[in-house]
Amino acid sequence: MGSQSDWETMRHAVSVLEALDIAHEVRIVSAHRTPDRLAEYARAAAARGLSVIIAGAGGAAHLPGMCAAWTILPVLGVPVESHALKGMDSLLSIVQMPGGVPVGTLAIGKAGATNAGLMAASILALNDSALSGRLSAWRQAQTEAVADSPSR
Ligand code: RP5
Repeated sequence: MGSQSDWETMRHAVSVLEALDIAHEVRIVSAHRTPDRLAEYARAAAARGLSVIIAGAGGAAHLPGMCAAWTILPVLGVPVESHALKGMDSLLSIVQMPGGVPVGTLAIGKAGATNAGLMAASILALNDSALSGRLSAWRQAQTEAVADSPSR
């Protein structure tokens, strides 16, 4: 994530990874404030054994795109809701990548962070049958948790 202030959103991605028992690490890497850290992190990611990168940032959210510029690993971008523009700035900064450098962009805020965790799980599950089973069970539990009618 681009800042400590993104944690409140990005913790929802981490919750999913924890619930599905997916090995992960969490780092603050800013495209603007720590550009060298970003380049080093993204360039080394594949060789370090990482498989998917979830990058969440807000405002002029260049972190996911610059991450994708440095690696061919799948990069999932989460637009963090900004104060000034409610995350529309984040969304457009992340989603409008030039052809040739993809970022899989999720929804603004908590839903996007949650779905980034689930999308990462789906990618990893392609080559991990145990994880595929855990992911299917997670989805089934979600389905079963939906009430037939609202409590009033
Ligand atoms: C972005 O600027 C971060 O991803 C964060 O969403 C936003 C604001 O950062 P802070 O000023 O709260 O550190 O780089």
